[in-house]
Amino acid sequence: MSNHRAAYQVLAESLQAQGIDVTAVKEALKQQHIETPSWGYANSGTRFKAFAWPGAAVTTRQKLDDAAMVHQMTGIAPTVAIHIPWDRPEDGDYLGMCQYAEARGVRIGAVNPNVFQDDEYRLGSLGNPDSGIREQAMDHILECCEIMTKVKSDVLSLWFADGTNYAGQDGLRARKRRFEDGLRLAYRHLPADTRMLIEYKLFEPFFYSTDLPDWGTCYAMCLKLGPQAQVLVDLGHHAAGVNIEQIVAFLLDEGRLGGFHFNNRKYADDDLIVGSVNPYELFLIYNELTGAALSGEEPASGTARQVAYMIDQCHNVEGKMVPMIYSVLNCQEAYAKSLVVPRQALAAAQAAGEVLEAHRILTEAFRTDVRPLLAQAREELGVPTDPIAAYRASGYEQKIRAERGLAATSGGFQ
Ligand code: RM4
Ligand code: MN
Ligand code: MN
Repeated sequence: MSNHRAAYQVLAESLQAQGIDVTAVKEALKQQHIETPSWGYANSGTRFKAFAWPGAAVTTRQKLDDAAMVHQMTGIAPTVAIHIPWDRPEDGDYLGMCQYAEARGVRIGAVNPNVFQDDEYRLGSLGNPDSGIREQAMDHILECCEIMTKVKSDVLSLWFADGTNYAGQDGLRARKRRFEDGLRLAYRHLPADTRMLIEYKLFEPFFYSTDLPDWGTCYAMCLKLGPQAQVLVDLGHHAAGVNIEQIVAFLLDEGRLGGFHFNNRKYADDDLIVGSVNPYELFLIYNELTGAALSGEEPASGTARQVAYMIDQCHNVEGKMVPMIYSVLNCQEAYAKSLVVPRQALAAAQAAGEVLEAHRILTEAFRTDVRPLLAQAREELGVPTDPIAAYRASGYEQKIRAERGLAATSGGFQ
């Protein structure tokens, strides 16, 4: 499979003529790392209905098998995020789980506590007016800190479903202080050399107030906590029209961008394939990250290099494996386009106030067909040049359908 070669030569020459170091671009592409979520391999879906998909994973081992297959096809998805208790091993053997993953060529990534599904959390977790329930949530988060050590994870990824539905339901300042206290306690228990990433979400499941509704609130919390606390940007958690790349730029420049949850929103938290609706936005986000990483300006540069890139999607009608591979590839393509931005020329146009020339330089990079470059990078990485076609031809989908069948779903209105 080397039919991309001629196109690659033409592209490489044109990039080199613009001063782009193509070898460095390929090296960067080979180092890319996108984490996939264990829960994205299982049946899950909207609030109204979760459609069962034949072959969808049920056990954590099956989810790890699937993640390993995505990594085999792409070469850039070597870690898997876990959600506790969804991935709690029945025998409590986290070491065994870790070894199972490693034997398949993947590692455990972020540990995600779940403080939103127990009946006790009707009025929230860390923001709950009942101190006993706040303690229950804290115990679970501290358990997850211990799990991090067992599975060799360096990221605790926190998302809270907390908020209120009615004006007057609870004190807004009181809830803020409860969160501050809870996060401070969790921070103190964070294993050494690890990070706590705090996710915000505009609204849902509560609709009057959300305790951590935006990046600014999370940023303020992180400043109070310390350097191991950073903000996590989930692309699905913003209002329509929000300039996410500007949030990314601000947080990078302050050293507080910790990670991403990639997906695509048409309205909030849709969990669709990242880059499927607005690849230009994904490119602009990567452009900020790559620009910061290459700038050498601290803390932005070092922060950009540390960002945890994670997918947070639950596919409901389009299968499990193929959409996950697509998502990884869409991130790869957006990253590649950000790597071919001629940054010196862009900076010169910006400094000269040449508005549309600067815009043209950036959009030219976005319009560049980088597919031959990606095929070349994949070939050098030793993975299929066309991962989707290779997956379809691999027989894996037929195998899991035959072995696992159709699992029962949960969720939706019953
Ligand atoms: C939330 C949020 C969290 C994810 C849960 C399942 O909307 O994005 O990151 O863990 O969904
Ligand atoms: Mn998320
Ligand atoms: Mn979400």
